[in-house]
Amino acid sequence: MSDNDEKMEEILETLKNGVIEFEEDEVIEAAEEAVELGLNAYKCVMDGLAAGMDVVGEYFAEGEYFVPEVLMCADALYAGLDILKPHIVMGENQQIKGTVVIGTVEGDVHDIGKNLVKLMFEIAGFNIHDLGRDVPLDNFVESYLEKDADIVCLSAMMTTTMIGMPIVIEKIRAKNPNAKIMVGGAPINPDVAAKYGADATGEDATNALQEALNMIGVLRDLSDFEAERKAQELDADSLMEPV
Ligand code: B12
Repeated sequence: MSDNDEKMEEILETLKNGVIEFEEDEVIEAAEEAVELGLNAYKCVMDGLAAGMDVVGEYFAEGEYFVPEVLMCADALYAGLDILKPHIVMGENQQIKGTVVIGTVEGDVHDIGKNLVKLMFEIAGFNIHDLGRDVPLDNFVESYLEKDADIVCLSAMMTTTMIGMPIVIEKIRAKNPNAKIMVGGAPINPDVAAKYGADATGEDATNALQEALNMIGVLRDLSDFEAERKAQELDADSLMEPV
């Protein structure tokens, strides 16, 4: 293991434990050190900060942590994210890839996962319109139309709020049957996504981005196909024109 690898392991551990133990100052210090050393900022977010939040989730489920502790953990996570975010690079290809509307559905204030998905999309070069959390269902439809979005992303973390997703999907599809919609969050799996009529899901932010890139590919193919069909129609029309 090189010195850098060892340092990376140490920093990941500090970031993870800093989130779990809501030690915001330690998280800030470790994040700053990672930046100074030029370590992989994306890995620090996913394998450090987000990994810590996973453990917090277990503590919450076991009744070891309650809402106040979880909120302090989230504060520590965001403090690290603020420092690391500007240092995440995704390769050279930074041109705008498409427009995404994202938000956490009505009744649900969980936004940490949604914000990580948003972060991935941003650094990959998508135009993002973040509606925030606890978003009234109709706002997704309005924003989809207003922004002429390529993809709509819905996040939900509770079984009581995920049921808003198929309602949004149905309303958007009524406007455009070909609209591309992704759903995600802890209670969502591929079966639920398919049942709700979504085009895709992703178990984490990296998968979400991959799925989005696949969908953008499909969209481009569809518009190429449309353009080709229109060109053929024009050709046919000109052939039928009287001379
Ligand atoms: C943090 C947290 C909170 C924080 C939220 C802070 C915030 N700003 O987000 C606070 C303390 C406010 C909170 C409140 C509550 N919570 Co809470 N909370 C959690 C906890 C511990 C962690 C969630 C989290 O941030 N995980 C870390 C992130 C990184 O992971 P993630 O969200 O899953 O996101 C990833 C993927 O899911 C995916 N993803 C997410 N969104 C999307 C979208 C798309 C399109 C795609 C493709 C992918 C994708 O990518 C993300 C990044 O990798 C979970 C436990 C758990 N195990 O999930 C409970 C949990 C979600 N909470 C729960 C509950 C019950 C509540 C409360 C009702 C508690 C209460 N008694 O008041 C309230 C609800 C308030 C409300 N109306 O929403 C339950 C839900 C149970 C259920 N099945 O419905 C859980 C599961 C805990 C439990 N085991 O009981 N909570």
